[in-house]
Amino acid sequence: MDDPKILEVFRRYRGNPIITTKDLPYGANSVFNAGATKVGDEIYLLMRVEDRRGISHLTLARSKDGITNWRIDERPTLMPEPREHPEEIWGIEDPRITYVEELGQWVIAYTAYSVGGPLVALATTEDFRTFKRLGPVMPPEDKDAALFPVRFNGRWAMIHRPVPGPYVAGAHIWISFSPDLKHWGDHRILLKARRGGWWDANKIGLSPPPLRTDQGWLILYHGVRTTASGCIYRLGLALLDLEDPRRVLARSDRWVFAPEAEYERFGDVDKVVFPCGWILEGDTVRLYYGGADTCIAMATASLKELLEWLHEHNLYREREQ
Ligand code: BMA
Repeated sequence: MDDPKILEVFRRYRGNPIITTKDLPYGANSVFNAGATKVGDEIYLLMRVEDRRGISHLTLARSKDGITNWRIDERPTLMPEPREHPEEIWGIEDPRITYVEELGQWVIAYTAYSVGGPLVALATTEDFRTFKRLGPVMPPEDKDAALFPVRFNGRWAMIHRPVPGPYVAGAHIWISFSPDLKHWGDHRILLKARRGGWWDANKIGLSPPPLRTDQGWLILYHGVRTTASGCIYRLGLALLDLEDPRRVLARSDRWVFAPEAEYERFGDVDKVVFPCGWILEGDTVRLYYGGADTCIAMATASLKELLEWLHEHNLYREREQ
């Protein structure tokens, strides 16, 4: 039986959505899927803004409380630069931000929409004013990538989601390693899309970057369910070993968050919740997510409760006991 608590682990902010195109200093079609990080005492959102040509760029919003009084850059903060970076010809999308203490920099993993399809690109920044592109690191089709903030046995690790050719079913979540952030290898499947009627059958992808907890790296991922009236994007949890993130310790059998509110159910793409960032403050997790590819919303959860919920609904529960 489904636990009625399932809908309460994440609590939506009552004033959602927190950012819409009306808040932008310039015209655009939509603003959604923002990466998030804390800089000093402010929360920064690097938002995906889609213009009226259908091409996306990234724009920075800053706020002290992470909910209201957003100060949004007057112009796009990071525009696609197809002349120098041809892979960005149809835009840049869905940034995931990782602060890497060792580098004293943020590393941004984003989708560059190339003529060959969407691919994973990386850029670094020290101030969210100037950005250094490391270029494409995974060929198409590949997206939903984020870097871990630390190295494992000297190597960087990144999660991403390649889409296979027409002969095999299932788009799974992968993990890969690199000595220098530029050259990636040792690719392997981390989490498999399930099959059949599951909420996360056929296609899954990482949502925000992995979150370090005492128990392991907490993963929030989306499952894309295909239905007769389109896709439904819902979210589930998993936990990876702290020392060896290739080891999956737990994975929820059910979704923890799903499109229910009006702004999540109706928009440019109906029934989508799509987080690219979360921030931990004490025990509170603030989740920033795109609603129906149209606006930005926020929900909060207690980290303790998230972990408890995951263990309670862990697919691999027998293994744990
Ligand atoms: C995914 C990405 C997201 C988008 C979602 C739903 O493939 O492109 O940016 O929010 O689809 O349209």
